[in-house]
Amino acid sequence: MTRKLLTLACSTALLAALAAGCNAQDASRPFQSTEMGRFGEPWAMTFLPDGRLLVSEKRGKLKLVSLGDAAAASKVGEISGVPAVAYGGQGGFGDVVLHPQFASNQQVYLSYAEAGEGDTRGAAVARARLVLDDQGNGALSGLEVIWRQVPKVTGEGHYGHRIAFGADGKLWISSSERQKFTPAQDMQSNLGKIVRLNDDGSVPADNPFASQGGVAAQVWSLGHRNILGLAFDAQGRLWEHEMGPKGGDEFNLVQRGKNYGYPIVSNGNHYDGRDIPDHATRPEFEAPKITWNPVISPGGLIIYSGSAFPDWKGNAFVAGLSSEALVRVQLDGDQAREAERFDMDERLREVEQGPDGNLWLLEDGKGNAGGRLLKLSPKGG
Ligand SMILES: [Ca+2]
Ligand SMILES: [Ca+2]
Repeated sequence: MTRKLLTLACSTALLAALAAGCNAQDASRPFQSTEMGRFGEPWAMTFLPDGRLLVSEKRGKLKLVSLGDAAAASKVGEISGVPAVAYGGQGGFGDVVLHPQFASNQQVYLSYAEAGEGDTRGAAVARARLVLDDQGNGALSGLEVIWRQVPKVTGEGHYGHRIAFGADGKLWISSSERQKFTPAQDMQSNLGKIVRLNDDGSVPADNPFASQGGVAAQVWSLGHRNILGLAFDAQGRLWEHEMGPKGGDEFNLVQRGKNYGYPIVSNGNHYDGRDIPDHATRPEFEAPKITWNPVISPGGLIIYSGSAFPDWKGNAFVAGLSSEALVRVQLDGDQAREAERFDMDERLREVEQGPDGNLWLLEDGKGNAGGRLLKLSPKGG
């Protein structure tokens, strides 16, 4: 959104809010936003049990952040031993998450775009032990690739590669369709799928398509496009958002063995103008709980469980790229609806909940200025 539009949108806000910069510190908002650091094309973050923060940067760096009370007081170190990434387009370093038993095994899981034969690429997930020194830096030890997209294809888009652990200790990976459309329906490929693995990358015997063998055995759900958000709620339901084609961004409840219909159906249509039949025409495919048109370009997802914002417990938060907004989604059992949208005036890549219950954002940070790490804390808190 342009400054001009913002000024217009803010013209009815309080004078004090205008003086403070309106969009970032709007008086009607329950939070204040504080810059806590700045990174080069940050993609993901996760908090360590000691309150420090790991931040991945798309070009292939993993940063360790010791947070101060403001950006100038935060110290940024580096984790060595990260895998080589295929940087370009939407590809590079991706997600970073901790094993559920991280405190005892120090295992971290990383996703990234990996170069293949010729001009091909594909998402990969590796795990390694995180070894921290007392200088604010660290290293990855025993790095092991445990999963890959099959097949590797040309192009630099739609890797997906978000990672989440379930309460059952299983590892879930969003594997987007690499802008190749039909692999999302092809069980000889794991593109356009959500996969479920054991924490060592082996395939659980109780997966829905286990009897088919091959990569089909990894698949939990299919018919997906570009999934950049994957998170469990407190009741154990798995939610995802995916970037749809034109006018077809989706928020989905992920269910065992279900087919979400892409590219056969979508409530949006192809960017070149070709029609895609809507979900209502093919009820055998699972329909989204929310369709966004115009799109919001959902980049990252959490389900909030903290107490800093008690009214928001159990709500989903979506980091919006093209929408430049933090979107609050109210979950009610197996239903979902957008409840609120906070304009943040920058493309948002990632949202996380801190150990303090505050909301943390990473801006996409294209360009020289970098992407800011923002802490959203209760006003007056
Ligand atoms: Ca994260
Ligand atoms: Ca359509």
